[in-house]
Amino acid sequence: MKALIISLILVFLSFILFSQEANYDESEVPDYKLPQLLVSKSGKEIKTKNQWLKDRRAEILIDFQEEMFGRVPGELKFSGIGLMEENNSAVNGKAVRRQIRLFFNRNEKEIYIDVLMYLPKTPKPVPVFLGLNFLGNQTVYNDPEIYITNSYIINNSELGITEHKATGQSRGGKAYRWGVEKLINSGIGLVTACCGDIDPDRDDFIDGVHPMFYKEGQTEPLPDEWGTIAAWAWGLSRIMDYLETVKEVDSEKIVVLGHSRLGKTALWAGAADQRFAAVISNDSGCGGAALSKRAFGETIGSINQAFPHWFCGNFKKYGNNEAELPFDQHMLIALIAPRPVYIASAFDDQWADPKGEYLSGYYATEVYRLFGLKGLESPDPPQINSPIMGSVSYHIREGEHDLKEFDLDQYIKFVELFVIK
Ligand code: GTR
Repeated sequence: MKALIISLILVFLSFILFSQEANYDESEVPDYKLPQLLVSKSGKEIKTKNQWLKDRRAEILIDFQEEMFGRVPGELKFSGIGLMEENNSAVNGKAVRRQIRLFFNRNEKEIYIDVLMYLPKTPKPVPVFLGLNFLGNQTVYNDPEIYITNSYIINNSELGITEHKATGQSRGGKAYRWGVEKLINSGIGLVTACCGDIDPDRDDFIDGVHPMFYKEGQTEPLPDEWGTIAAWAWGLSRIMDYLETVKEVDSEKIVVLGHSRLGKTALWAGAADQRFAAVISNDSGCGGAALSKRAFGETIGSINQAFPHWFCGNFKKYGNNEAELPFDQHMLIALIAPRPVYIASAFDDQWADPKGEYLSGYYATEVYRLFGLKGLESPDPPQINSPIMGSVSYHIREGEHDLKEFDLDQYIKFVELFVIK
């Protein structure tokens, strides 16, 4: 009886805590103190890029690994590659389309990642955009030859996705986000895979890559081990392993990008794996580019409640307790330095805290300065639809939470300026 009463009280208390309305009022943002980027844990001031790389970067990376995204518990490379399909005159004859299956085996389990590539036909190895998609490769371009994913995906009634399964109705349904023809015409390739191939986006750890690492009797990752976002980022690194073997791809010019939860994923992939040449975060919000300590719009408490599987177990302790966080998202951006990073927001996407997304880039800029690079120099965000281009780039676009043509146009320009050069 006593236990029942205690658990009822706990349920009631967590309801009160987590059902707090989101704050959208700048004057209600709590006073917060961001941990310093340029002072190491032992109190040493970081004055040079070498000190940053040697003394500071690694300790920040470990904090994000252990307290937020979760550690990858072991090594696993692809065990085989299957060429599923290839066509040398895709996109009106301008590109090669290739569909590849990467196999992973361990613990008597197998997963595979289906990778779709469009590579412009040029004599030189090409730069590529690499990003995961939400709903299957068939959604990224209206091309009847793309295999329809079998993976568990989130429902989308507009694209006829019910029961978490894609059908032909979803073909090309998100083509506007990827601009395949525009990329090909700019000499940039596209490489993508469905996030559900790596780990289905649902609150369990019984499928996808996680169980492949379980010790006997284990049913979920340990508190400091990977959640779903870290698993997706791991998948991006495995696709990178593969791209390093593709002769038409310039593996020094692979730009990782993503929208929303997959924008959080792109940031973490780019922070953890320095092979990515640049990172683009589109409307990544809480757990992505937005500063957590501002608690504006979506908070750690609300994200952990709605998506308990995205981050590691240890991250739960910071819900409604942002002051205790030993880091904030400006440090995630700084981990990418000196590689260029683009942070984008949308004005109607206040849930993602556009100002907090800008500020993390602004505060991270001091690390870029150690490398002699420029980023976001003003504490005030720019006007709507007025991109700032630098090693840390930013724009806030009018309109809703999405990746629109305006966003993609800026990303192409950014990559031309800072990656292709
Ligand atoms: C929302 C979530 C955001 C964002 C978004 C998305 O429901 O609160 O953090 O990731 O989903 O991925 O579309």
